[in-house]
Amino acid sequence: MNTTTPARTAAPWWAGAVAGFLAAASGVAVGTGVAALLQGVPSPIESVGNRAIDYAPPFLKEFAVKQFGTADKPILIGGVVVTLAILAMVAGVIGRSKPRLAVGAVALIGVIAVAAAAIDRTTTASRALTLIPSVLTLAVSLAVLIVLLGTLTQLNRKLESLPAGFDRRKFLKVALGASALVVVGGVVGRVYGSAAAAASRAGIRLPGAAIAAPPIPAGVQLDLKGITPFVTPNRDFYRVDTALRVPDVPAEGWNLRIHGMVDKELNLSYRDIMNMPLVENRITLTCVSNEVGGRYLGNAAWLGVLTKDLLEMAGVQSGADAIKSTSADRWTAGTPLDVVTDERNAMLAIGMNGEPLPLEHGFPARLVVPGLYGFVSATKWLVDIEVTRFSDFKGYWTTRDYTAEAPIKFSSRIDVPKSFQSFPRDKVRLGGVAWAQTVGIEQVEIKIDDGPWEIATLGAEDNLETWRQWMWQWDDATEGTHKATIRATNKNGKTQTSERARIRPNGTTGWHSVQFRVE
Ligand SMILES: Nc1nc2c(c(=O)[nH]1)N[C@H]1C(S)=C(S)[C@@H](COP(=O)(O)O)O[C@H]1N2
Ligand SMILES: [Mo]
Repeated sequence: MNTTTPARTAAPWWAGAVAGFLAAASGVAVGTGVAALLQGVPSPIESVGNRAIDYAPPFLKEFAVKQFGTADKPILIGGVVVTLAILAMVAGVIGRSKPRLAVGAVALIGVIAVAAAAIDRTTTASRALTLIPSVLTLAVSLAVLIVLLGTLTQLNRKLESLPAGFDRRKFLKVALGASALVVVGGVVGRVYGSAAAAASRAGIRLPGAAIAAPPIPAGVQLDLKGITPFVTPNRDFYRVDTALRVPDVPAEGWNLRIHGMVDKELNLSYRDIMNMPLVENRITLTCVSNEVGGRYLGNAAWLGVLTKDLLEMAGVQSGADAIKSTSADRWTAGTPLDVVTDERNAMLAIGMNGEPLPLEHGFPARLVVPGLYGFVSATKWLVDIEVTRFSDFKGYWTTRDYTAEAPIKFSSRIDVPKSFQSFPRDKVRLGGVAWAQTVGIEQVEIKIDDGPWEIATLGAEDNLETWRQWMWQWDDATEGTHKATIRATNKNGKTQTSERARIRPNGTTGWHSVQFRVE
């Protein structure tokens, strides 16, 4: 026996947990930092999250969008991180007595991350480049784990733990080193993540529209506190997409390819688009996931080029009936060819409310198609348009139980009152918005409790592709709790059905109602 080494005690469980945690954290931090330095490469956590999004059953996604709205992505990332941290800590605790088991478990998690990166289709980089972060994560995690476990128990070369215990001093040293890796990786990841597109956007001055939108008519905005503004400011515009990290697509180097059943394939740069005569149109965009009364719609002025002009430049061949549009993160939508070539203002947009598209709304370019839900038309971070046939492909959501074609179901919403708002008896004024893009809103009616339908006052009409405000005053209001119900009629003479339809496969129907009080 060697009596000169200080006696070692067995490592406490928390030291095992710290070892497992630091192994995973340093690996992930290094992978994330390196991913941020590589253009268009997702971090290991994002790749795992992207897989989770792709494999999740549609009902779960619907639930997530409904419950968490735009916060669904941070929540998913948080879920992946917490799960990983727990697994790694458990592995570390077990690793005190069974180091091989712990190393095997961490290796397995690392391999899952590598596999997720290998099949991550959201990347714009090469396959080999995409694998670098997760392979580094795997290597760093294993190395840190093995060294730390070695300080907890003595390990022989076969990773078998020998009875002698905890080397506190060495543990602290290695733990500090691993923590430094976590900090450096984290800082690099933060500083360099999606920096290229932001810098590119900041340098852009959009030209004015050659064909400007007509001025907004007076009277589109009704004078009622709490009513949704007629034009939605960019920062309030709803966001729905599958991107965990906003794709980092600088305008320089961006290329839009238009190909397929065309006479002449086009490759257009951002500059090419800016040099075309641009048009501006106000269009209200709507998401299929909008619940009755929901907030997943917004109205903006979009600046860009009409798709019918782009497709005319390319020359569409006979037999085609669809365009398949693809984003930088490999999301796809299928849109009927006649819709993007008819008289409506379907456009390739580069500007939104006087600014270059915000990063979350598709910078540098996206599609906006009046009258269709976003999932079959509004491709953000657009890079490719293929003229094709519906029989030859399916868009992202169409492979997930949604229909291939999805015109917007016209609808209406009560903005005022909010649920259980109360009014003084002489000031019961209700208001909101109604939309029937490309057709137009003819009439909005309000019903109090089981009373008769009363006709609301409509705000001025901007164009048939935007929503319209409405307002109604209840003159002989009675005290108590009441329910207001709304229904709209479009310019084809159709009135909204009271029948409830769910989101899947092609959007909700039903009347919105709100409870309120009169005092
Ligand atoms: N690349 C990409 N584009 C996309 C999506 C997406 O997931 N990825 N979602 C679509 C859906 S479902 C809608 S409703 C609109 C929403 O656009 P917004 O986020 O700018 O409001 O974008 C569409 N474009
Ligand atoms: Mo959507």
